[in-house]
Amino acid sequence: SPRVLSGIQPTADSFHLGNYLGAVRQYVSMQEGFDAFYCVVDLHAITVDYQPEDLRRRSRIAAAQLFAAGLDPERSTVFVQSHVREHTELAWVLICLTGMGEAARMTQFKDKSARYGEGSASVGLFTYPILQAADILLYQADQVPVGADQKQHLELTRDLAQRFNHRFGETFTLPKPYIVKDVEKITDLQDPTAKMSKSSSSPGGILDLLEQPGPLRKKVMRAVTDTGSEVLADDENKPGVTNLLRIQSALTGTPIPELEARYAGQGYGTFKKDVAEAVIETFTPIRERTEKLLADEAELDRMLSVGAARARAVAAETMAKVRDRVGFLPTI
Ligand code: AQP
Repeated sequence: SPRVLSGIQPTADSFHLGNYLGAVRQYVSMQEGFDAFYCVVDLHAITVDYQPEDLRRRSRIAAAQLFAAGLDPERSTVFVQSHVREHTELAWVLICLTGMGEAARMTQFKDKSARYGEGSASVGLFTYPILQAADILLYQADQVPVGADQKQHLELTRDLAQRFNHRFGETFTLPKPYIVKDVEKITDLQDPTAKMSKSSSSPGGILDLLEQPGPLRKKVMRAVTDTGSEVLADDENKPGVTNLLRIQSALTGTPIPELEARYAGQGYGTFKKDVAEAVIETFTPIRERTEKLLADEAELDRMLSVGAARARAVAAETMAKVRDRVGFLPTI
């Protein structure tokens, strides 16, 4: 069966609604019909400032949330990126195939490096998309479920795969991004033109998967809406209401026109209350399962070591081919 791979960073104490709708929910549904690989990308997480204790805690929280959201360890290979050494090994080979100018065009680097002083962002942050290409190509993934912000990185991945195949012979599958249009960019509740983001959203702008119902409700009720009082989807003039409509539609499976009809003439209040309830209903069981999984660290670590062993077997096979094709001597 075709293969799916995706990764998520352990850079916060919880995933947020954007991560969940844009990515994690697809991870879960794609277990059906795909040979699925999902990793907690801790190597990516060290490209920005961090504390080792935070990384350790967040890596376990991230893994627990993936299982809690519905990844079945029997069906999906869930693992931690640093447990499979081939990721860094292949990244080096791909780094040597990437032009400086090509890497310098990546807009996420431009955004994220802007937080640091001129020239102070790490070289790791610069090469981040190439490590991501290695993650994907190692597993010969056909599909990569991601949010819209990852489109450019997926294009680079395809370019690198093609370049390698052309130069060294057919080796890598060309992966396709799997992006669900209506949830490809969930926006910040306080700034409905910006992406909801772990690192740049204010606390009021972000809905954390592990948050309690009280704060979740409060944040949705205080979400920036727009002038007027009609609940209508209109990206240009009503980005705030449109974001809430997309969220409500994705969480309840109700088409947006049906929601528009339901709230016609009722103003924003009732609508927001229902959005809040839909968020709470989705998040609460995931939070409870996450807490349970985190209460037994030894068992969680064991699940991750099972995933790592399965991932390593696939990664080693690809890497053996790569080593030979690029001209490295065999070890005997
Ligand atoms: N707002 C979003 N809407 C839809 N999808 C989103 N994703 C992130 N934000 C949204 C998708 O979630 C997956 C995992 O993201 P990540 O943790 O690897 O990194 P990210 O894209 O950098 O997420 P954040 O929250 O914005 O983190 P920071 O602030 O650290 O950069 C990806 O598939 C992503 O597209």
